[in-house]
Amino acid sequence: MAVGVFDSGLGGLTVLRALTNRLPDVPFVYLGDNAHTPYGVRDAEDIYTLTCAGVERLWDEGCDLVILACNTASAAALRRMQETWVPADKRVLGVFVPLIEALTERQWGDNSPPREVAVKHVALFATPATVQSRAFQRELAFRAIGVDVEAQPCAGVVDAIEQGDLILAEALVHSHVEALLRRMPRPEAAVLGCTHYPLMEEAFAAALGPQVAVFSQPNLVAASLDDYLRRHPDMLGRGTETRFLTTGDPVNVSRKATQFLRRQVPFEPA
Ligand code: DGN
Repeated sequence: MAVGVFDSGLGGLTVLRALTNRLPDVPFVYLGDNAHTPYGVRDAEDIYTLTCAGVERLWDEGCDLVILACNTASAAALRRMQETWVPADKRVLGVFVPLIEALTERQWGDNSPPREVAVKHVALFATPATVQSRAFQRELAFRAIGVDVEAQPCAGVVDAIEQGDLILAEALVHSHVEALLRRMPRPEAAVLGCTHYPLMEEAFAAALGPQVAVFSQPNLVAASLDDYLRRHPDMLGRGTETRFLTTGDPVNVSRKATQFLRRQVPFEPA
């Protein structure tokens, strides 16, 4: 049984890379919904419908455990899916919880009451849809974690990265960081709430300055999955290769993905 990894496009590959580094014996099936990317500018209902279709496709591949390696999909769809749609023998996990636990230094499965949080002012950088959803703030409130979040919708960054225009992406990162720092001059931590942004982590860190701790998702999600699989060995798959599926044109997506990750990523049609 492989673990499914779903993303609207290429961004989730940053998470998949960390997953395969941390868990080299676990087979994964990655599904990129490149035919409908970007999700960041779509409305919540549309994102929910597309995300459910992608997760069902991964269930068809035998992936009973699916990670939504996309903040936009996690923000718009995850809670609703978990509460109303996911059957008891399947699991769908998102990418917010590991971040929140890293910010608050709590572990998955740790039900202790919230401890004193080291950071009080958190800058969140994400797509316009994720920012608009306020899902990150909702998840913090749900856990009674009182931090002040200032969110910056980073229009254009995903598109620039997908087009391979890293100079434009870097310029946009700087202007989004400047805009946020005008509203929250001294955040102690910054959360990169989009799976594309780890590719721009250095630019975010440089623009924010050395006093701001930058939280990026891939390694945090990989550590959380490692922990989850230790506690749920029935969900653990072994023995097959990691595969890459796309709803888009496999030749075109493989070319872009290879440029994106700087290594060969052979996609098949979903
Ligand atoms: N990488 C996706 C995320 O984490 O939100 C956003 C990509 C998109 O579809 N805009």
